[in-house]
Amino acid sequence: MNLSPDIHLVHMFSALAPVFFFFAVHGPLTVVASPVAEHRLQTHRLSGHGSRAQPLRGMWDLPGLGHEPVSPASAGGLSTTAPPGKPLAPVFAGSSLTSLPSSACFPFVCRTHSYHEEEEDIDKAKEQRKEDEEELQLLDWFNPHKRPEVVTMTGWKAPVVWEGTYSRAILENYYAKQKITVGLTVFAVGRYIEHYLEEFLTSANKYFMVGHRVIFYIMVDDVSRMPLIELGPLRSFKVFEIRPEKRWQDISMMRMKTIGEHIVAHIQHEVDFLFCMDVDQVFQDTFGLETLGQSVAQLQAWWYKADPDEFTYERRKESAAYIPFGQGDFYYHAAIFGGTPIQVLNITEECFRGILQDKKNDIEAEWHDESHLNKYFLLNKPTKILSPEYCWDYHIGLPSDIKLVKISWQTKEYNLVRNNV
Ligand code: UD2
Repeated sequence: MNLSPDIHLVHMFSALAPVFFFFAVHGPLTVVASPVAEHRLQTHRLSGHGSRAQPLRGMWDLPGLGHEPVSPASAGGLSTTAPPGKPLAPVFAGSSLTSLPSSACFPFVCRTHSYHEEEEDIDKAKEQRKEDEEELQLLDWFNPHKRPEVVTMTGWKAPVVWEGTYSRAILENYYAKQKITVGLTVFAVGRYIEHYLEEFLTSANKYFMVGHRVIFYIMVDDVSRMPLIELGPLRSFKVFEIRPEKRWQDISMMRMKTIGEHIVAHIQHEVDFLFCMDVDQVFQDTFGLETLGQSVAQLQAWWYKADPDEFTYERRKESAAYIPFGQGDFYYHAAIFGGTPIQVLNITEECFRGILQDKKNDIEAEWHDESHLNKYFLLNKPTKILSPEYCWDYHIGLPSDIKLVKISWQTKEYNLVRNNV
């Protein structure tokens, strides 16, 4: 795995092996892939599920706007050992010795097959291949009629996933054969580290893609303040130190650039699906396979029933995020979006392009990255939408539409956590 000079891998912790690696580098680095990554690189992929077969191209070469990544050292220094009294290595739980798969082949254990047995073996292999290659159809696991009181299908035939509309058992059975890995990026800069990160990660560890391989990509501006987290089986995480922007608006928007860089440099080789989430929220219940898709958008809890003309889209023509009245499908929430790595790269690339264009034109969209994300999904329809049950704000109350909250917003305490309000 080659990391670009821009990417500074600070920690890589794997719950699969009680080992951690520590890097602080300048310039290109060749890293021995983690057991997870190694496994992923060898795994046969089905078409349309994951995109790592085609390495993604480099981008973000947009000079002169003051947003170039800086090395951890020049951004304020990075020590390669724990500062006094600050543990650097989180404790791991759930580590287990991996046993050999039943299909493991030992070349020195041979027996001769009869002609008949050979034919049977070939038939079985063919059968297995056919089974593996059969794509699950939407209506195999999704029933839009189960929730007639809410919108469960978009005009472009994408499912809107509400509690009760999906069969997780069918999905589990399907994905069990594919051994997927799901990534999750989260950013905590400044006081967001102490305020939110631990609860976010602890709850994600418990509820995010349980039973499947997960890699948490954690971006912080000070690795020494990383909370101590115990991870369950199949979970690993990588921590990266990023440069803190001065304004919270820029911290929020620059996530688009950073996520894109990490997808290009390594995430594309490591996961089949990727989610990107805000840190100021807590998992309350299983966030499972039903959420996976090529490009996934989240309905914003406050707006899911409103008319598009009421949405807080960017309405100024001068902004790249501009959406005129009379247009728009839904108001999407930037706190959660995802998809395959190539789709998420496209999302982040396009949003960041819009953000840079606005900077050049001295305009900032009303809801920052969220405005650009809404513009993106207007032009590039998501293939799956998550109901507000997946990101609920209890300040709204609990209407009967909301059957099971999977993630809830933390109370917004901007005066406590932001540098500028
Ligand atoms: C809303 C959206 C958010 C984004 C933002 C842009 C919600 C729940 N989220 O968030 O997705 O579109 O509006 O206006 O409505 N962060 C830091 N440190 C900071 C500032 C931000 O780590 O000092 C990160 C952190 O991961 C945070 C995210 O950026 O969750 C978004 O910032 P926010 O949560 O303060 O913004 P908020 O709640 O208005």
